[in-house]
Amino acid sequence: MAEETIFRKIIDKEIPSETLYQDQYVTAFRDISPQAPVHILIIPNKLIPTANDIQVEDEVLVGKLYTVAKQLAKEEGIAESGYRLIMNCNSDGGQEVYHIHLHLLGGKKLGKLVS
Ligand code: DGP
Repeated sequence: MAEETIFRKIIDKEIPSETLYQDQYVTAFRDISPQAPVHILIIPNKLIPTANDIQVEDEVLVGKLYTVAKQLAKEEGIAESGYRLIMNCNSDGGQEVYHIHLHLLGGKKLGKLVS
């Protein structure tokens, strides 16, 4: 059984975050350590630890991460200038929190993807 992370406490509002969107499936909030002028995390309310754990029955839920992301990009005023959506997986991918999350990054010209 996968262990809950700090993101569960954010979903349940047990710890503060700047939540920008929440419904019964998805929560989005600003990253605590922004890597760009806009840095938002979009997560499923259901715990899925890594991209490796995404199941066929999660396809609609994972797709919703993207529709919420594009809506937030529009609200943040970066839809036309552009942005990046990233999901890190496991150690080499740089994943630190084991509850999948889509990073929405923008608000400046972003550098190369891999360093
Ligand atoms: P990743 O490396 O892909 O697992 O990204 C995890 C992100 O989560 C990282 O950019 C920092 C962010 N983060 C970690 N803990 C917290 C928290 O308590 N609050 C918020 N808002 N963001 C957090």
